[in-house]
Amino acid sequence: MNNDLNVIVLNDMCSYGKVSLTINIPVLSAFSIKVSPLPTVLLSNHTQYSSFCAFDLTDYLFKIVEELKLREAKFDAFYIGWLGHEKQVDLAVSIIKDFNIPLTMVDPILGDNEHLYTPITDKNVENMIRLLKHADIVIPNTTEFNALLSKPLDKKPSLDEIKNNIKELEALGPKKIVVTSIEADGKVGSLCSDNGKMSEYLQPKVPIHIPGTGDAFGSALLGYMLKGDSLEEATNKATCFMYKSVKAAKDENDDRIFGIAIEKRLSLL
Ligand code: PXL
Repeated sequence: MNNDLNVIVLNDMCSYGKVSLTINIPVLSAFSIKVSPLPTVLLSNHTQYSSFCAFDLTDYLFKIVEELKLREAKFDAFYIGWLGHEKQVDLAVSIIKDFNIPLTMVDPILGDNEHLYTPITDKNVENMIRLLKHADIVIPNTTEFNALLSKPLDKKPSLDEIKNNIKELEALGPKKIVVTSIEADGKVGSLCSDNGKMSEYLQPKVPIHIPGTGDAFGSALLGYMLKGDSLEEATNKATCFMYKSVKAAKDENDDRIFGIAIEKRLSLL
């Protein structure tokens, strides 16, 4: 087992509010995995606050990646989340090829709770779809699942609807799919499809919304997989981690707008 793992993460960086890179880095670090962050967009705060400012870093990223090539940097996996300019799709595809990365996971960060995030447009959805051709694993929540398949966003898909449509998502590229935020029998969890073999992992519903949970789930999922778990085992463990983390956030009355204070929850991994 390689115990000196390095993951390159292409995701946004928010100064205030816990999402994206400020979640990816502590969670992957808790697995003793090194992180090479490539910030796509620099934001004052996440987009669920009433306002934010954002600065696209595309031009810098191309230069940074050229230097990483000179370093002959080695990566065991690629985690892709929030993308800015459409050129970042081309950059991501070239990184997979140029660094010969064996495992690419895409968290298609587009929306949640039956809405796209404020700055997300149809163009961003198209960009994600273009990227999916190059991904091994995709981990949409139910809103993103609908968006990627051009289905109406205003209705959360049932577990059966997701199962019936999973092949459509597979046709976009990745053969390993984990759909998060599924609900069935009053419980919440994840549906895992590994080359069409489906399994679901449900936990009691904790009735609060808190940003950053998708980022924590994805980071934990990749951490468990890189440490040797199958997609199914990793999905089960990451789903349990999120249930315990969100329950603790509710019990301890954490700030629900700021996002999941994941540093306090790493011992639950
Ligand atoms: O957690 C998803 C996410 C990522 N990045 C930004 C966000 C959000 C959710 O609100 O605003 C900038």
